Amino acid sequence: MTKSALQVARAAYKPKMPKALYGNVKIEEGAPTQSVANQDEVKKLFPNTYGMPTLRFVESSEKVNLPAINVGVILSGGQAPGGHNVIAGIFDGIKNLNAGSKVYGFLMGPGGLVDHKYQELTADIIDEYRNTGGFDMIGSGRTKLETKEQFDKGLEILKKLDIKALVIIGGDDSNTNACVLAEYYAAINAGVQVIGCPKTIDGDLKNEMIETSFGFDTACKVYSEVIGNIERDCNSARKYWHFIKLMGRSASHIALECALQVQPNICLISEEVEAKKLSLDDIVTDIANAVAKRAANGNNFGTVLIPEGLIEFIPAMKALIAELNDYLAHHQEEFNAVPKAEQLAYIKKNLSAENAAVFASLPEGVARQLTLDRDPHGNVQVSLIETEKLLAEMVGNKLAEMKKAGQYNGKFASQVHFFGYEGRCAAPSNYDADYCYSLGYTASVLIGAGKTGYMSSVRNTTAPAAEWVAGGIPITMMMNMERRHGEMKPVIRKALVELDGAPFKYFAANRDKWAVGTEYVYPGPIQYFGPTEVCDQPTITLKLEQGK
Ligand code: FBP
Repeated sequence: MTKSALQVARAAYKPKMPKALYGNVKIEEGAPTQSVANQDEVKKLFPNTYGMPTLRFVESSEKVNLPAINVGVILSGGQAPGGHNVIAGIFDGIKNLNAGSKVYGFLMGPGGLVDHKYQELTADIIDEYRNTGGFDMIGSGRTKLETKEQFDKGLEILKKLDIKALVIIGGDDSNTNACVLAEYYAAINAGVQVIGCPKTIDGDLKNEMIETSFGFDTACKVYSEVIGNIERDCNSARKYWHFIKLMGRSASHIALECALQVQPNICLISEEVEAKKLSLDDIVTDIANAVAKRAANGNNFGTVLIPEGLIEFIPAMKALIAELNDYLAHHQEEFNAVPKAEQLAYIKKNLSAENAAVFASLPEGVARQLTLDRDPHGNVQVSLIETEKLLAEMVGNKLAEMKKAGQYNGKFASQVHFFGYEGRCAAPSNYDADYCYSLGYTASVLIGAGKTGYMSSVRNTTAPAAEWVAGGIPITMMMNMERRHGEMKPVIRKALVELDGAPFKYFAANRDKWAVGTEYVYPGPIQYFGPTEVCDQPTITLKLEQGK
């Protein structure tokens, strides 16, 4: 296979780790833990894995001899830069415990465990993928591991391969399922430990003990590079407003981090839209006013960042989507029988007056997307809604009205972009390469110590890697009860952007200046070799969160 010069050079990179992981490790136990909320309910559901202490690794002079162990790994959900390094860290870690240990990868996500599709990951395979992006070493998938049948089916293959520990590398839902699996295997004395690792570019799996999910750093840097390039283009041509949607599902962490890196004219934050109960018209009016202000200074160009989940956070849209989901769940066949030309009118007629008015205000394309694209659970797939087009079009219409009223006298032309897949499989930044390898190595230490129901944790990551703190956090500690598909379930609490958190406050304090001025910052591409202040910077979000 032909490799790029960077790939060849990058293969030789030795990820940096916390000092405690280089030699023998001693585990220090913290106090017993509680779940973040609903303690009684969560405790009842996890009698074997609730209340365990946090764990912190420290250097030790004592060498422990452990028997060889077989470990299984699963990559779950969307790709995130650094996943291969987690697996490399696990591999090197368990070989360090005992050279006879083996790693098996389950193929194409959790489904591989249930369907018994696996591959032994030998040193040759691992070496091929060190410091590379993507999940292609074993593939990933979105099968949810949640039923007893799946757990039992999985146990058959784990027993057959003599696998004593399973590492699930995933987001909040996958780690919730890892915790349920850990509890189940502990309850039936299956002899299989389950360890989780925090993955997702969305950055919404974090809490006091998990500083960030891996992949967020690299993905944001890739998007910021490209947005910076667009900003420079728009500042050169001075004729376009660029509407840029960014992945991130519900949370706006990616949009916020990119805004902190590139200082755009406007960045919408879904969590703020919800808190202020803004309507679509409020958002459009705000953007149009900013466009008019810049136009008054002769600047008919700008950049607008839009988080992927925005639409769901606009209260009126949320209500409309909920009614549509409900209505179509019961009238899908009737709707399908309506001729295409009459479908929008049919929907309008059958909605409550308030939602019908919101529906009628949408551009036709978006209105259609809301009626057509539904997932297997009957929900609108909001990520498919082209919010960037919707806003560009509605701002254009609003400016035309303002022009008629003599409130605007500029030129408005827009370009739209959606960045998501461009960053999910990028070669991990040094931060993610180091962080992921350390998370994997940490998982191997947890396995060696016989732990289950823990998530790998590596903290203090704004300091040099040697000072990072590795350990394990009981997954039950991150849980609360939430309504899912009409039932109360224990789940890891998703971390949305906090409006009283330092990253948002910094953004809010500067955004008016950025809106009127042209204060773009051009981060440029990720650098893998060179001075540490260029190559080893964590995200601005993390630095601000840690008061740096
Ligand atoms: P995960 O939470 O699984 O890491 O998903 C990340 C993500 O990239 C989201 O930002 C995005 O909404 C989603 O995956 C898209 O997934 P898919 O490509 O499977 O449609």
